[in-house]
Amino acid sequence: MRLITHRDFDGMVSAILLKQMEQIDKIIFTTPNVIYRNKIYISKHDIISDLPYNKKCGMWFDHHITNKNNLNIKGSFSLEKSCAQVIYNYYENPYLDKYKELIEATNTIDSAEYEIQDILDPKSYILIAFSCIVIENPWETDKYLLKMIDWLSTKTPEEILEIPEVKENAEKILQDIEFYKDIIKTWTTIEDNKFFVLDMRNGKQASKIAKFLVHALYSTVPFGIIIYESKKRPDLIKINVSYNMFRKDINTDFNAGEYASQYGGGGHKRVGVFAIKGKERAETLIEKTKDILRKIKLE
Ligand SMILES: [Mn+2]
Repeated sequence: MRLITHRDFDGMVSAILLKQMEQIDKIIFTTPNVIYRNKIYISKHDIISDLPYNKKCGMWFDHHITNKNNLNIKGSFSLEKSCAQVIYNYYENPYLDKYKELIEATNTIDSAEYEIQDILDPKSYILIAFSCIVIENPWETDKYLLKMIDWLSTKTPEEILEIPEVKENAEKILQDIEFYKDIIKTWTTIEDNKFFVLDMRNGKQASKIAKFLVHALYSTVPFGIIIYESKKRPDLIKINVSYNMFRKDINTDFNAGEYASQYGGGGHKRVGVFAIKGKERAETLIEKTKDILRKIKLE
């Protein structure tokens, strides 16, 4: 069987578990869009994990609410915090118990249920997960993730972080954290203690970690807007609007994903992202988004 899995930490841990339970000869990493758009050949000899369903596949595992369906499919779907947890529950095999700690960490990482310290000073599995996002090129990422599957299957997190390649990537992310901690403060404005606006345009290419860091640095501010240029399409300006990831206590009628979908974007209740072409139009929509946040009533 081939395994087609998500090119992220959860997709990789899903692969580790499925490799123990099924005969898997090849692992392919990809993104949800590739499955949606039918850009990959799929047959009944394929297992899909942490990605949308395709009717040609032999088995499917997922946990994303937007991919839910009521078909009778071999495999499993449930609204767990990670696809790895769905797979663990499905097999109920004591052989997988040695991965319990790894699955716990995957739940935290995939649902972004971090503690502030996990972002400011990541350690163990979280630092390993962050070490995977410093690589920009998808082919390089795939090579790294394939090696990581073997490392995570056989080594402790401490041992993995001693591997030169991992150590280098982990140090890069720790340096990024130090660098962005200061610079984010100069790029961010806070309005009425209600929302932050982090404008990363004209900045140096913003590291993915910066988008987490701003939440940790302003962890009490209920909402946030992050503005940045698209890496692939410099003519696009991306607007990310969200609840603060550290204010799980706040829940209002505002649905960030639905809001973003009005402009061709998407997401879920607490985070939405959309892209706008043209500086003027982006400016208008940034102001509109601020207005929407201003009007939200907090208890
Ligand atoms: Mn996932």
